[in-house]
Amino acid sequence: MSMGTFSAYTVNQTSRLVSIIYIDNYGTVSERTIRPLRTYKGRNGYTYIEAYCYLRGETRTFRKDHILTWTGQPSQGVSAPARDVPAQPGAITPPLRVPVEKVYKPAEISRMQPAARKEPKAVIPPHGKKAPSGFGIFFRIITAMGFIGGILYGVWNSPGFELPDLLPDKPGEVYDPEPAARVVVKPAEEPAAPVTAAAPAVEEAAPPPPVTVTTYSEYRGFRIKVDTTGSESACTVEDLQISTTSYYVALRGINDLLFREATGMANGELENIYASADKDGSGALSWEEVIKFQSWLAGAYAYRFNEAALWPYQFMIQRGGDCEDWALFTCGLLRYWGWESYVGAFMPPGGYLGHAITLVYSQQEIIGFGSYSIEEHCYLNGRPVKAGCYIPIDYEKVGDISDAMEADWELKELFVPEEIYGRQM
Ligand SMILES: [Ca+2]
Ligand SMILES: [Ca+2]
Repeated sequence: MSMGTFSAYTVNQTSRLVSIIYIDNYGTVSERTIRPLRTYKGRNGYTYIEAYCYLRGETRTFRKDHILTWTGQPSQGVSAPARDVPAQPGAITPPLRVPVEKVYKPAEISRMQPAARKEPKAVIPPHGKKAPSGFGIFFRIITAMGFIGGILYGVWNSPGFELPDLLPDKPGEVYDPEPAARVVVKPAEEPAAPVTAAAPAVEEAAPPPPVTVTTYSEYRGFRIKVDTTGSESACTVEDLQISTTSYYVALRGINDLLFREATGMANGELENIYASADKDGSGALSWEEVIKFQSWLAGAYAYRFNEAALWPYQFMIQRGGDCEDWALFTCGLLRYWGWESYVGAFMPPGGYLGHAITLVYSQQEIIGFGSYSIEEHCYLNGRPVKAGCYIPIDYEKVGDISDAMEADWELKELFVPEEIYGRQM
C-alpha cells in the first residue's frame, strides 16, 4: 500500500546494528536489535525509524521518541551473522532467526456444540475453489446486478431521497465534520389558537396568543420532547438533561452518550467524524452513507502496519493503520449509529497470515451485497456466534471483500470490537 505520505525521507548511511529498548503506544517495553534502514518525519510531526527488527524477523517502524535507550552494540545472541552482511545503505538483512509471528492466534476452531451440529450443506464455491469450511459459513455474491441496480436505482431516485454529494473526492482532503443537513423540526401544522366565539364588538382584533404544541418521539430508547411555538422549537431529552433548540443536536447527544458507554472513548473529534457520516441529516445511517464514508476513508487514511489493534481515536490521530485497525474504525462508525458489527478474522486454507474485516450483522441478506451466512447458532473459537448474515466491509469495499483476501478464506474468529482495543495482533 502507499507509503508515500511522508514529508521527509533520508536513507541511513551506516546501516549498523543497534540495540534498543523500545516502549510502544501501550507502554509495553521490549528490547530489540535493529538495523536502521531510513528515517522519516510523519505528517503528525514525529520522527520514525524504519528498521529491520531481529526480534520480529521483518521490517518494522519505530517512533524515535519511544526509543528509551540506543546502543551500537548488538544484543547477546545476535552477533556473527551481522558481519556477513554488507552494510549497504537501505539493505535489508536476512533475519538471524525467524520467529513465526502470527497475525492472529493459532487457528484453532472449537467445534460446534454437538447438539447444534449438523451436516454442512453442499456449497458450490466460486471459481471452483475448495468448498468453504463446514460451519455453514460461506460467502455469497449476489450477481443479479440488473435486479440490484433496479432496486437501488429505485431507492436512490425515489421522491424525497436525494443523497448530497458532499464527501471529498480527492484523497487527503479533510472530511467535513459538519453534517451536511440537519433535521429541522417544522412548526406543527396544528390548528392555531382556538377560535373563540366571534366578538363582533371588538374594534381591533388582538393577535392570538402563541400556542405551544408538544410532540414526543423515540430515538434509540430515549424519549425526545419537542415544544414548538410558532417557528421556535425546544427539544428536551428528559433522561439526559439535554435541552436544545435543534432536534439534530438532541440526536447527536444521545449517539455520543451511547457511543461513550459502549466503547469507553470520549473524543469529540472522533464523534464529529462519525456523526458527519449522516450526510442527509436524517438522524440515521444508511448503507449509501456507509459506502460514501468508506470511500472517503480509503482516500484520506493510509495503510500503516503496526503491532496492535488500534483504538479508533488512535487510528484517527495516526491517519491510518493495518487491517484490523481499519475494521475497528469502521466498527466504531457503526457502533456510533447503533449498528451491530464485529471484526472477523479470516485465514486462507492451510495458511496462517490472515486478514481482518468488519462484519455487519443482518438478519437477512441485503440485495446487491455479498455476505457470510451462518445458518445456526454456533461456536467459533469458543465464542458463541448467532445465526444470520454478516455483511463484509473491507477497506472501501462495502458488501464485498478486497483483494487482500479470497472468498474461500475461512472465518476463524469473530471479535466484539471493544474487546480487542489495544490488543497485540
Ligand atoms: Ca442518513
Ligand atoms: Ca493494527
